[in-house]
Amino acid sequence: MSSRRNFLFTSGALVSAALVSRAQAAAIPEAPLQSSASTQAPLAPPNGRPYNPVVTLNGWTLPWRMKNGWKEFHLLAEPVVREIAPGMKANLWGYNGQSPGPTIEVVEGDKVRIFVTNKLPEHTSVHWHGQRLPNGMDGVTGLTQPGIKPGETYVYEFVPKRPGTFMYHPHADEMMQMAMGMMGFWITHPKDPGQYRVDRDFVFLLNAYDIDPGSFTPKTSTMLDFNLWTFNSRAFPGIDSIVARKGDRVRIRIGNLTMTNHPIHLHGHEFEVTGTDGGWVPKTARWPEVTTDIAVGQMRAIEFDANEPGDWALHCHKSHHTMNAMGHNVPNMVGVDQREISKKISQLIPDYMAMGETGGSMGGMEMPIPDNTLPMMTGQGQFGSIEMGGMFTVVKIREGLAHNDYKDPGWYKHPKGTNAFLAEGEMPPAPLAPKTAAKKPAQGKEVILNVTRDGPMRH
Ligand SMILES: [Cu+2]
Repeated sequence: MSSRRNFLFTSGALVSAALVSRAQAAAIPEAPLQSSASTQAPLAPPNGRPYNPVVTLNGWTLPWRMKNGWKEFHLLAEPVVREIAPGMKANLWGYNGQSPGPTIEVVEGDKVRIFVTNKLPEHTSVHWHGQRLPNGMDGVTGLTQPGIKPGETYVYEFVPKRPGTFMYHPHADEMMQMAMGMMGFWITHPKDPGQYRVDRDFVFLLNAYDIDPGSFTPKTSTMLDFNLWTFNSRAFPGIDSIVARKGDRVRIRIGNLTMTNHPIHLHGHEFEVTGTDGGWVPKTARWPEVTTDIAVGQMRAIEFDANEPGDWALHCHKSHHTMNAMGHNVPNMVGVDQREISKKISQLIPDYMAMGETGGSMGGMEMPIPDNTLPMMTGQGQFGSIEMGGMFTVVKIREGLAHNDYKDPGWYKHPKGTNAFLAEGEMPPAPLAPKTAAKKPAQGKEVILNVTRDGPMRH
């Protein structure tokens, strides 16, 4: 293998991911593990070429070692227990203790070697989504390499050729392994750290699970009907806030490895899509948005100037994606008087509670739910329940934060007179319905064309 390495970058020789022998295994770098599901501080590069590290929302960056000019990483594919939000844990598959796996950060032109050890009960592989690399390093089981069997370690080696945002995930029993949470982010930083520079650079993946209320393990044969919608395998209110200093240029890179698209919407600011999986968008080709749709298998980098202090929502605009499990397939009961039927059902089920007569709001209700289940819509804000779950978080913009301060600053203190308030006293009259131009009535009949506040208009 060492001879193969030697000519890897000097000839056009065929290269592919390779199995590590037992003797070589002794020289494998350790695989760091992460036990926490909270956002870890950005990893300033301790060696190698300089770059501006990213912040992985509810995640972390994988440390590496330098060996003879190679940046060596070690991914462990393994079963993990991930806290989806306080009060709910899931049995997932992931890498190095968490799902998603750690973010891998490298610099354009680095010589990168990744050891992948399989501790799953079935074969796997790692596909480096979006990269230009030797075909044999692309990680497609059966097509470019054999599957990595349980207990085996494979090596991938390539030189990331272009700066940008990428993902990694298995290309082996994909439906099962992605539904179990096997995925991660890959950032290739530019050679010149001043290029594409922003003040804060956040990354997270969109993922989804189908976990029945009260259970721990995703149903992996689900094709579309998922019930837990997550940022980096966390559901609101388990998703950390995105913290920025007023005046910062903020980038958020979002990859979608669910089975549906997600229109991601930011409150209070316009942004531009500055990057896709295919690279950086030239300045002249960018346009302003407040929502960008991210299709399956896509990545979007958005950038904005954080110049409006406050607590701004960032969420998927599909409203069932800002809900947790339970409550699907419920009929719309708005306006239905359930008093009589409630009385009858209560005789059979003493705790029965009719729901939805005045709308679906349940954020403020304390309902008994099964263990290991998140409320459907929840999260307490400073004014009460936020009534959200799933793919929702808060971008907290504050004046005067330190450059490296990502701590949650608490709720925004609104300047006096800048909150919506309860109307009291004299109000303008409610407008009347507009009068419709009269049509010629049908012969011999009185036709009611419009109803106004003064009664039906008769013609
Ligand atoms: Cu969505």
